[in-house]
Amino acid sequence: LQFPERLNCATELLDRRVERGEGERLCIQAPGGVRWTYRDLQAHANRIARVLVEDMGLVPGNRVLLRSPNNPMLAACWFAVMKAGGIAVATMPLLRAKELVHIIDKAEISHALADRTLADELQAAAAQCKTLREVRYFNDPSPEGLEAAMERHPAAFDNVDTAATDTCMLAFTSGTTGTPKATMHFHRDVMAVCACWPRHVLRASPDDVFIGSPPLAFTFGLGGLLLFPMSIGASTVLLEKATPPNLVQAIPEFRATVLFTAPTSYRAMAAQAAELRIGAPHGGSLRKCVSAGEALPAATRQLWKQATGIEMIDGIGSTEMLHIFISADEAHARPGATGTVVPGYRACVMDEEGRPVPPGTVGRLAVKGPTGCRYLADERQRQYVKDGWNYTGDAYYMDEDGYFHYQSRTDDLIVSAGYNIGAPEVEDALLQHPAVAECGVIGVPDEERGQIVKAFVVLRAGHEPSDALVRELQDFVKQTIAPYKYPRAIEFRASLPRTETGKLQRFRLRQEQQARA
Ligand code: 3UK
Repeated sequence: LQFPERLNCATELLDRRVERGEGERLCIQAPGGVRWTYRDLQAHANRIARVLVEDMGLVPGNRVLLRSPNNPMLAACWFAVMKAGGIAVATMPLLRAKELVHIIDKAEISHALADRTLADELQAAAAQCKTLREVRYFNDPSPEGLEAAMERHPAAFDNVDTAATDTCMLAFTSGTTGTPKATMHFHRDVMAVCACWPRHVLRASPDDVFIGSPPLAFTFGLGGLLLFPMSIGASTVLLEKATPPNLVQAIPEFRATVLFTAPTSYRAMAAQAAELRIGAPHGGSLRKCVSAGEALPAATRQLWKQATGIEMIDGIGSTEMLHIFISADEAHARPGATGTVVPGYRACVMDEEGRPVPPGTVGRLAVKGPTGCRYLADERQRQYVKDGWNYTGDAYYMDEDGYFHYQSRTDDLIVSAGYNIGAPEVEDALLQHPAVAECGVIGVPDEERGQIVKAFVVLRAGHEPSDALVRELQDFVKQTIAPYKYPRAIEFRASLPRTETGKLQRFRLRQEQQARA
């Protein structure tokens, strides 16, 4: 991949499309009949860039906090920051003042653009932060709102001439395993991810309509629901509340064709998806379904295939790498494997000393490619990147055909009586039982075995907890995978702790367990 020395990703993804005479193509849709063409998005972004530079005093390199549910104005603000040469720091909508303070301080944020509906926590945070000087709210009809300021400016803006290696965004990790870390990405990185996984694996067309749940503040959502459709001139549907029932209804409504969400959301949508016949093989609009964020259980892949007729595209990505680096398209999917390395990247399974292990051996996943981890002022950089290899913290093995098989997070591996057991494998087995809706598996301390496997199970409607059901689930796992992996303890619960991005928080289950012990 070659990029010119001067590169601005907003110019490439947005302005060039209008210059090429494709400004009238549909770009963004939202509930309530909102339909923006590429030219509309450009006009909004240009006006916001004017407000940032001329009213709010932004200079290139300033960091701009973005806070909003997924909607067209958030997309316009993101491009405005790129155009003005700023650095976008998009934040998850559910964050509280305390978490915002940490981000504002750590990223030395000077400006903020936020949706009016999420003003409260930001106002509370702003009062405690010294670096934050200028805040404007959008989707706000008042005379002080961003829209009123936009009206006072023309819809033209000369994009700042940025270097390909200028930082354009700071993405915070979701903190599944600890405090959120900020990762830096360049204008070049944004273009690089558009040229890799979407081009080689997703292979969508300009007529596709993208839809999904991940927030644009999560790089899975930023790529899947904004950058990738725009890089091919397709359109995207931005939903503020993409709960499984909302999402499954929005798909036929917008005749959406490409879906991005997490495994737990696919499980929650399956029954209704079948009823509404949303899959193209059943006469609906949907033709491609992408799963990322956590391991895709073979049982979920099968459930979705039955519900829609669609073979899912699994892919592992990370905030540090910006997007997906191991994946398989629908024709090459293998149940139980994430896929093969995405063209442009290299992947290798390593031992503790950083030496490649032979096929079939479990080790640490390491990847290398056009994007990579750059933590902002964080000593963990040396743990993530060694010899140019990025260590994602995942335990994998590669088979003889180059398919990568996920085992667990390296710190989630359960060691019981000398056996290594990956929690996701046990979860996958449990999910194949008709009574199980959701489950989470951890290792709990045990005098005799070191650790034992414990499962937390959420039952489907119509099933009741009982000792008999515990034994039935245990027997079921013993018959599905190696018997020594069966959960010696099972606890029924109403729900499981998850991040805003749909990731199971096994560390929380472990903490609860410790607190009780
Ligand atoms: C886990 C997966 C198995 C894995 C992400 C796509 O999830 C994303 O970024 P995060 O920084 O987390 C990264 C970690 O999540 N994971 C993600 N996808 C899979 N495990 N199978 C998968 N398909 O532990 C990884 O290290 O929140 C995903 C695109 C962009 C992203 N940021």
